[in-house]
Formats: sequence, C-alpha cells, structure tokens
Amino acid sequence: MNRRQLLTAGAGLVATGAMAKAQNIGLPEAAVMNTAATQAPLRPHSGPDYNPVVTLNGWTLPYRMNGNVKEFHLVAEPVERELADGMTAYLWGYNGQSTGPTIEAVEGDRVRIFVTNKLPEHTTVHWHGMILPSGMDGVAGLSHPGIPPGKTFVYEFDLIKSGTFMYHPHGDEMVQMAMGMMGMFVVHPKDPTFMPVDRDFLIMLNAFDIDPGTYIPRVMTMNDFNLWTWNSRIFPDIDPLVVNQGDRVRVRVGNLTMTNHPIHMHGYDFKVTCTDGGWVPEAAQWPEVSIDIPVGAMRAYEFTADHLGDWAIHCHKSHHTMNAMGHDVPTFIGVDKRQLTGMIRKHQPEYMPMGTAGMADMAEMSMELPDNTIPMMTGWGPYGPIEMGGMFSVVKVRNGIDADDYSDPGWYDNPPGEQAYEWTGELPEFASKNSSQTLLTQKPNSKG
Ligand SMILES: [Cu+2]
Repeated sequence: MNRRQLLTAGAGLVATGAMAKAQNIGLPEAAVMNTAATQAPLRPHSGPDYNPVVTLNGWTLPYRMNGNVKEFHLVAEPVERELADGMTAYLWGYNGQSTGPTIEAVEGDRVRIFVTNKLPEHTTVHWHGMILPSGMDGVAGLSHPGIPPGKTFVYEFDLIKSGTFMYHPHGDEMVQMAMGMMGMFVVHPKDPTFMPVDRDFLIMLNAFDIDPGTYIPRVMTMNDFNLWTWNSRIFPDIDPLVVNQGDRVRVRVGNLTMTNHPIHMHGYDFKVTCTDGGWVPEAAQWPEVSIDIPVGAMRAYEFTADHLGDWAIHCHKSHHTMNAMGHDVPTFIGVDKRQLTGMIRKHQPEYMPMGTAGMADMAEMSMELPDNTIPMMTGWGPYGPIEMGGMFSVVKVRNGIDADDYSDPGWYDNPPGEQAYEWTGELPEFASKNSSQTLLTQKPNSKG
C-alpha cells in the first residue's frame, strides 16, 4: 500500500464492532486509528461548516450529533506507536495512537466528550487554554476525582471562543505525558470568512527517552530526552507539509515537552497569528523566520506559499534534529586516531574510528544497530544524506496540487541556474597547499 492510498479519508479507521452502531442514548462510537500515516482532512458532516485541519502523522476524531450537542469518545489506553518505520514504542495514548486524535469543533458548539479509561491507573483530561466551567477543567482531585481504571467520565461544555487548544491528563501528569498522552483541540471560528486558510497543519511537539533496543519511555527523565518528536514521530518518517503554490497556509505548533523549541522554516518569512490565548490582531502580528514555542504553549503562524521548492522545517536546537544519541560520546574533532585504530583493531577487527573530521560520516555509515532503534542522523534526499533526525520535516511547495491532496510529490526539481554548484576553476592558494587533515589540527592562531 503506498502513501497515496493510505491518505484516502478514513483508510486507517477501525470501527470497534460492539460500538459501531451509534445509539442515540448510548456511548458514541470510539473510533480507533491503526496507522501513523497522515489522514486526509475530516470534513464536517453536520453542524456549521469549517475548513478542517491536517494533523501530521495523525487524524481527527469523528463526532456524532446528539440533538444540538457534538459528542466525541476518547479512550485513554496503552498503544503501540511507530515512531518511525522500524521503531515502535509502547506508549499510553488515545484511541489507538499517541499523540491522540485531534478534536475539531466550532465556536458556539456544545460538546460532550466521553472519556473511557483503559489505563492501569486513574487519569483525567485537562482542556488546555479553553474557557469552561471549573468542574470540567480536568485537574484530578481539584476539578473532579480521577477517572478510575475501567470507568467512563463525561465532560460537557460550550465552546465560547475559537482557537487552538490542547488536551492532556492532569493526574499523574508527569508519567502520563512522558508516556505520550496528549492531543490538540481546534475550535474553528463561527464565521468561516475569519482568517481563512487553504491548508491548516497541526504539529504537537513531544519527546521521549527510550534506550536503543527497548520499547518503553523512561518516565523520570527531565532533560536528556533522546527522541524529539512531532506527533510522536521522528524524521525521516515525519510526513512532509504538502502545499500548492499560492495557498494560504497556517501551521499550528503546540509544545508539551519540558523545554522550548525554536521552530524554523526555510524559504519564507511568516506572521504569528494565534497563540493558545487567542488570535493575534493583524496590527500586532510580527514577522519571523523562527518562532519559539514555549513550554505549555501553542503558536500558529501563516504565510502565502509563493516560493516553489523543498523547504526544511525544523527545531533550531541542533540536538533536537537528532535521533537517539549518546550524550556521553567524546568529541574527537582534530584527534588523529590512526595509531589507536590499529591497536584497537587487533582486538576488535570491525572497529571504525569516527568523528575525527566531524560526525557527518555517521549518516553514511551502515553500522549494526540494536533492534528497534534508528540512526542518530539519517534520511536521504535527492543529493545525498540529509543528516537529520527528530524534529525535522520538509515543506513541499508545488504547482497543481489538488485541494485535498497531501500525498508526497517527491523531491523538487531545481530549475537550471537555481542550484549551488561546484567551482571547477582554479582554487585559492591556501586550499591547494594544505591537506584538510593539517587544517583540522592547526591551532586556531597558528596562521598568525
Ligand atoms: Cu527543539
């Protein structure tokens, strides 16, 4: 099955047999997603119209109308999530995946959200940023008792403002969020002509600490996470943001990790148009090419996709665009390991010296890895290794992409004269006289 097929709406949706028949008074169907592929936008079948969002490597939770109330059913449960092809994590999430499905509704809607707890301990759902009655706020012990294992609680409130919000547990929060429990909640404006866009992408920043060869995150980690994820997915298997030239595009980025992430997008400047506190008035929107997403916050930015190309989008903390890395690896830049290599190879014939000229060689090298992990930097582009991991993807702006088409169009073909090329003329004096090895080991001030 190729990506285009997976992208057809609802392809990965599994109706749970017993609940498939929606009863007007019973629980609404609890939809389950069985794939980490990006699902096509879910258009509303009733109620006010809106332009739905696309969650990268995610999906939107279906709803049903019960009278005038929009009903959803979230199931908190252990899940197996493919962080990348070849790496599965045993997480806690919602309705089959971590991150959980995106909830979409419209300003003025009344929502009723059933939350069934299939975890081994109590949980709650806190609706981050939403204006609602205190008793619906989801803080265990403060707003209401924790939802015991096996029980279902009902949250019900009016959506009195539009914007981008998040949901996550507020009971044993540290453990449950470290295990992957979080999702986004988009409330579309009642007026569909308010700040309309053609494409509306969602990214939830999260992070895990999973030792290579293992499956379960270490929940006590505070700083040294080794997997920096978007919607519980790492590069090279975060889907691209596919855009038609001329589209108005919004990217909404929420951060439920324990550090800030400066999200940088190449090829464009953009304006910050929304936070989890609400929409930014036009006169107050400021231009950026990187937007810092603070901890426990959401920022949305917008741009018009005028410039064709493959544009990198990534966290600008360079350690966050790496996969599982050992932070204790010593730095060998400038160290001549030739003699040492000979000695080590007497005992360990496969020994490969690395890092003496930087670490780019790691991206090309095929080393044997433990099961269930992927290399620290990886991903192949049309011109070689991309040497990235973690929080990295590509905005692919093309001509002639259909409105509902989010399938990968392949790599951008640079027009003649629009790509950097090798200089084949004479080289300057210093470069021809010194080998790269001597340049490397010179003391910084030895050239005078
Ligand atoms: Cu980051």
